[in-house]
Amino acid sequence: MKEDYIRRKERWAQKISGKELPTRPNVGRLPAGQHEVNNFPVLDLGEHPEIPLNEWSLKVHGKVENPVTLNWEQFMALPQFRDVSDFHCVTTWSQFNMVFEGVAFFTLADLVKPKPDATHLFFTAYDDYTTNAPLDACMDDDVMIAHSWNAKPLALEHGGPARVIIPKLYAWKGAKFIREIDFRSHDELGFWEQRGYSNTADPFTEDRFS
Ligand SMILES: Nc1nc2c(c(=O)[nH]1)N[C@H]1C(S)=C(S)[C@@H](COP(=O)(O)O)O[C@H]1N2
Ligand SMILES: [Mo]
Repeated sequence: MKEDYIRRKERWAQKISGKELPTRPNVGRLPAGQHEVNNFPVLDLGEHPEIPLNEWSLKVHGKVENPVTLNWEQFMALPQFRDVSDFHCVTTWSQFNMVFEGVAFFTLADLVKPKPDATHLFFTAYDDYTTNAPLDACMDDDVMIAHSWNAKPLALEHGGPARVIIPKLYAWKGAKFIREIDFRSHDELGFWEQRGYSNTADPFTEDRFS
């Protein structure tokens, strides 16, 4: 477990220092029950809250040593991270080679310093959407708070100004319009998890519904 974590953080360090171009294996890349698309469909509750950048903030708090509320300027001043990942939606589409740019989750974690009893994350968005994930699943070299896609500011319908990207989990675990990240010592189900979606959400085992 610990060794696996160190390897992930090492991969992130290589990526953020520009030493290694991200590579993805081509074999077995499309999970069972998925088909490939190239048009990045929009999926959400139908509400696209428009948050002017000067009113936007991201609150990161809970079981951490150093809770922060970042305004847009402070968020953008953090080390910038660009990565290429695959996107798997539970409604059976997958899109490969998504180029997202933002702040790596490792950077955020280094900033707020999770306490030893932090085990889960609870995400709340500006449209009041919620979702949850184990902290360990987010301490990975491909997890980020993204503000750009394909070198352009993230479109409102895709969750701009900023959204969470957790490539190894189904896309509903990535909150668009992110407003708040709460580090917790217990798990709490989010919007879809309360409505029958899997809490673990692993695309590669077709872990769709609970
Ligand atoms: N805030 C918010 N985030 C959300 C959702 C939502 O309704 N509101 N929908 C989730 C679901 S179910 C999916 S599949 C992805 C879709 O992201 P996309 O619209 O950019 O493709 O966003 C996830 N994040
Ligand atoms: Mo979804």
